[in-house]
Amino acid sequence: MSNPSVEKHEFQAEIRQLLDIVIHSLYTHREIFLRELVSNAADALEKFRHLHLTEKEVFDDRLPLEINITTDDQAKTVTIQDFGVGMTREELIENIGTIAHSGTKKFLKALAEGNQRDVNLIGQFGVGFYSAFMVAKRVRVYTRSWHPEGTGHCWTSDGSGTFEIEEVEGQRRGCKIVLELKDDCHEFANADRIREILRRYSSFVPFPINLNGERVNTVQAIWLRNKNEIKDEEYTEFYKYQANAFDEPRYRLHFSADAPLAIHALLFVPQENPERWGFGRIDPEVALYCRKILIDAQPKDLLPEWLRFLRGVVDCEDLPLNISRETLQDRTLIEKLNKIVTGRFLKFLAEEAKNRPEGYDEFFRKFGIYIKEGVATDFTHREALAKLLRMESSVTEKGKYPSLADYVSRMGSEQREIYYLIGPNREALEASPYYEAFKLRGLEVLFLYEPVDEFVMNNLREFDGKKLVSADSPDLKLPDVPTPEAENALSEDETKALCSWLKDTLGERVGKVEASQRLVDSPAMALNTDFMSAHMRRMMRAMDQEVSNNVKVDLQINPRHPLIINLNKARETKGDLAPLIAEQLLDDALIAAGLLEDFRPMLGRLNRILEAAAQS
Ligand code: FE6
Repeated sequence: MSNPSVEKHEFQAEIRQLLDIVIHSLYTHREIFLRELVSNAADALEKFRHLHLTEKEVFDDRLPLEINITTDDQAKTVTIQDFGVGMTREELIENIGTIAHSGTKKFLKALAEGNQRDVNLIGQFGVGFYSAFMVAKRVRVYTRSWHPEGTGHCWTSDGSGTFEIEEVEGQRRGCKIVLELKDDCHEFANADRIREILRRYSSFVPFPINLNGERVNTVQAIWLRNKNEIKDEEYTEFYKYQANAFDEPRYRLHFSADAPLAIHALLFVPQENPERWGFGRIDPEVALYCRKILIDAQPKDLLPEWLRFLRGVVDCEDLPLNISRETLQDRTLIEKLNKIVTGRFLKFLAEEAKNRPEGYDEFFRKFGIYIKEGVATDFTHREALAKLLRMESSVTEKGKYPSLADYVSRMGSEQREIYYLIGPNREALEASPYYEAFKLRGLEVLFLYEPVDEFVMNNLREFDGKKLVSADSPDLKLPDVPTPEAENALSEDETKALCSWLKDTLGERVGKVEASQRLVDSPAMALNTDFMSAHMRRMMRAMDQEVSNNVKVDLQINPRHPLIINLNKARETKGDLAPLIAEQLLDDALIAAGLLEDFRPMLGRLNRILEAAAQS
């Protein structure tokens, strides 16, 4: 006997796959289903509270904004009910179709890449509802939207591939989710167990939660309380709730301001950078409240992009509830807020750097990439951010992290510029031909190891009135010092002749060839006169842009180096070998410059040189 008002639908392939995993392979932390359903209920209530202030007419407008949970130990069910915005029939179907779609894909990907415990992440992908199927053999969703017109519906599924939707009469606003528990999940029909889970995961839900009619949480907007009265554990618990996190926060900043805006803010830096290991870009998640009412959980312009790793809450009493990015007045307000909160956080970091440098170094190792992004992109805060940069230096030990200000404090009175060098690691930079001139003159060079550093330094351009100059620039002006003695260095004429021979031999591959004033231990050095640096070339390639393999460089040679001295002889005595050596000399210089990307074409030549060297 089929009921004609019942409609049967099939889940989309991705959702089927998600349900299959949720039902069959996730057995740890099953209790998180409750956090997810309570969190959905709280979101729906928050939305309703907001709507109620802006909409003329809503359905069932006298219901209390609360979450009711009931357990039935006999029937082995647990029910989560809210008087939130609820769903229309279309939304019920759409939720399952399109909205959940992208989140599902991402969640599946994260699961495939991670381990079992990642089920904890389900809420972060917006598909927390499906975690109900970890514990339920059948789920019923009774719901009625806030829209004045329309009716209620019941959605039901056993998670196996199809769901049914039926119209129901007399449904109140919001959502009621009834879980028929699986045989091995009967513990969740026990009120004590549910109370324990609620305490663990849902303490700060800003709506009353009643369990079998008894209130279990006390609403606490911790950010509005006096700092001195809040325990560390309370902060940590709030952070875990707010950020969906499992770690202890690395930093927290709790502050209030009265002018120019009344603000209460509680910000956290997580222990780890959530974008590490290529997890992709995270969304900004410092929620914007006005007097405890959530305005936007992920406001876009509240903080600059480079602060997207922050978690927490900004509560501003002076905001309209229906704030909009579209009106100029509201935009100006958000901009003001942004300026105040960002400024305060930068000041906080500067204080941490000063008072607890070791902790700050660790912060910088994990989150420095955001500071660098800020330096490169945020003109307003560039100066403050530049002071927060840390990098290795030729005069400090490996692993030490001085600042630009430290560098400046060590500069000699004649030095006008700050020198830096970018490369794969400290060892490579210390052995780099570009470093030799600085080492000889006792000039400090900052060592940078990340691809973004070039972008950062180019954008920063100067610090404390001193130009930032890359140690591999073609047009360096360094103080004159006597060049080190060498027994049989080439004379000026010999050098000139060798340079002109090199130019003829290397042809189009080089621009000028000349004697270097900068080299000490290396035979030669390539100076990139191309507008594109090694790093830019790699980036262009990564973006599938055509980049010619033949980079144009000037070659500088060291007339005191045995290889150069011998090469000068070889071009007379070993007519076959000398051009090969010249080519290899250039390739070696390109390697040191990071400008040679494919080493394979060089092997044939190298073998011929080795062959000659091995000849007795
Ligand atoms: C999650 C059911 C799909 C509202 N209130 C509550 N939960 C909600 C919504 N969800 N989506 C909207 C969800 C379901 C299905 C997603 Br089927 F509850 N409590 Cl308004």
